[in-house]
Amino acid sequence: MPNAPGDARHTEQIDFHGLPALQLRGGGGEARVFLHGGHVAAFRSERHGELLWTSAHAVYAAGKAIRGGVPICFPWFGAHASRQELPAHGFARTRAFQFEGSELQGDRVLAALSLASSDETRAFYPHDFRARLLVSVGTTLELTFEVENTGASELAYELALHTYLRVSDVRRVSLGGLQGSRFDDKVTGARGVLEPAPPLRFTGETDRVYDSTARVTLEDPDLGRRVHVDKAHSGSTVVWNPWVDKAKRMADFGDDEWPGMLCIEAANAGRHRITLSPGARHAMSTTISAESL
Ligand code: TA6
Repeated sequence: MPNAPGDARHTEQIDFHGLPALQLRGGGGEARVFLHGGHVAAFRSERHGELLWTSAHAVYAAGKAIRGGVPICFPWFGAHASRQELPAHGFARTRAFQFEGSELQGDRVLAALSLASSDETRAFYPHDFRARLLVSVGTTLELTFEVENTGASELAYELALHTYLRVSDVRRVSLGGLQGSRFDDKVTGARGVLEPAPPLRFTGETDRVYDSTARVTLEDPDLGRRVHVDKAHSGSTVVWNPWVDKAKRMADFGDDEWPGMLCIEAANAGRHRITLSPGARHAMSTTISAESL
């Protein structure tokens, strides 16, 4: 596990939009990770360009989640089950992570960031935990979020690596991989809907939580690329585009930005929440890769 600051050739500690961040340069790709929220905000493939989307209206400030990249939704997904006053998607994405170190592994650079429970987190979530984000950068981007129960009682959590992919135009892309799985539709309220056979296309606000462990493939002919979202130990896949009206209601999301993004999120939400006994650990991963069409 990386525990040294890392060599300047592959790891540069920078200040970006006033926040400390890491610029990670692996073979064939480069990523920017903020310590704020452990937030991967960019991943650029040398061959296929920038694969992640971030809003031009994103706010880079303590207490605010950056709009775009890969926000970490932990220890709950969506609204808190019983305390509506708590922030949506948990607190991890607005907490300061610690940079543990980075190292080269072959031609990939691996960086480790950590987040531990504190009096502040226990006020939201009465458990002791240690979480670690591993960011592996090469021709692909691999993110692993590991949680250890460091307390004396069982804990349960939800998790989403809320990946915002950059697309040419969401009205001109299609998704494969979810056909035959079932989803809960957060727009219509329908539950257990069967995804039909044809590739999924987008004609309006889409906010779905699928029961799926499968690879999701985004076909983007206008960008001449296919983007794959693979995952490990994730039972939920979330697909989201806010479309016109919801985009207008978000201050940190440009009214005209919605066509350029699509969220495909590796998650463990709802019935896929993770339960850990004292001392137990669980790690969920997502890998973003691309190929030319
Ligand atoms: O992952 C989809 C979703 O749960 C949507 O319902 C929408 O709320 C989105 O997350 C963004 O949430 P945020 O709290 O970051 O504005």
